[in-house]
Amino acid sequence: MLVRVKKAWEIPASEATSEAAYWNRRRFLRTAGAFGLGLLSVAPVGLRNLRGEEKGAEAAKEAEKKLYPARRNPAYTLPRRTPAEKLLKAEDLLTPEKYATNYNNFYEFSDRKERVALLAEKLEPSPWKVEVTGQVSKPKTFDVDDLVKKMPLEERLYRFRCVEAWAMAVPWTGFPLAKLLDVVEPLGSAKYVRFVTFENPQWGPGFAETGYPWPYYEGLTMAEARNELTLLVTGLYGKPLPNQNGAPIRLITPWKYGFKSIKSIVRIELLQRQPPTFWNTVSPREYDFSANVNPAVPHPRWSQASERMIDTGERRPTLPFNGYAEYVAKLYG
Ligand SMILES: Nc1nc2c(c(=O)[nH]1)N[C@H]1C(S)=C(S)[C@@H](COP(=O)(O)O)O[C@H]1N2
Ligand SMILES: [Mo]
Repeated sequence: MLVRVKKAWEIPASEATSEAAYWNRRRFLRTAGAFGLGLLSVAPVGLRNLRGEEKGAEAAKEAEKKLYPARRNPAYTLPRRTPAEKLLKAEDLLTPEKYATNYNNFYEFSDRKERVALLAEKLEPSPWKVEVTGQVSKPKTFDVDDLVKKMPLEERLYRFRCVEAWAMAVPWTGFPLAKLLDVVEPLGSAKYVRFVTFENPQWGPGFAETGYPWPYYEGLTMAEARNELTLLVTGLYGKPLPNQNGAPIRLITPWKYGFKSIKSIVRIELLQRQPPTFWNTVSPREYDFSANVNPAVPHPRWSQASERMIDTGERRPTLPFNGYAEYVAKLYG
């Protein structure tokens, strides 16, 4: 049977999965998964006798939960575009969580945005290592469960704009990428930062189903990487980052299109030369390394003059740098 999955914006609010039902489904899937594993590996000694490795992962998950919600940094509030918006509280401008977590671009799993959340249940976000290498004095491999305890986690409200002209406004939790770069001490020769996602065909059917040059990769200039807006994100809506949004750690650069904000990072390389980027390699007609949100530069197939909010369907004019010119215009002057 062919079931046409409704696009998120076609689902009236009354029909959309309630938050509670959504989390219950996730819990059910997790429990079902653990039960299956228990039968296979520890059937003779009983289900409660988890292997040490599993116990470690459970403990890490519990410790992680205590970090959220992180303190909100009031310095970063959503850019407002109209007098009416200026009267609203930031909370009233946020995209409801169920939209941000059920309408995702994550091609390792699927090119169907509505399917990513379910398929991404396979991703195992802990334990997770991120290697930071290249033009640095102190290359280091970080364990993310460890990293989130050491870094100053904060919540920030940011607008987010995909190149496909949809947009949302969400509370991310994370820390400035600059803080991680400080730990590894970049050399003067480091001019660019390259990021790489995991590659595991057992987690994501997208690896085998497409001929894309996996793993996904993106890059920033050193100045972009050190900009105060640039975050490494580990949480969303006051909770650990859901798999479909790039668990356990992803990049966010709110003045750039969403493709720049690479998910589920395993490697960060500091380089002397500008690296190629994933989508621009797949199709040279796509925006290149340096593209920023800009209403005046259309995509080869559509205009960028306006954007559609994924929850309400509201059409809004696109702002240069997605409304963040005061922070970043100086990088391009
Ligand atoms: N590894 C990886 N990162 C990725 C993508 C992807 O397909 N794979 N898609 C990008 C695109 S095009 C967008 S719009 C955002 C979507 O992030 P969200 O699902 O959290 O909204 O992730 C970006 N990061
Ligand atoms: Mo995107």
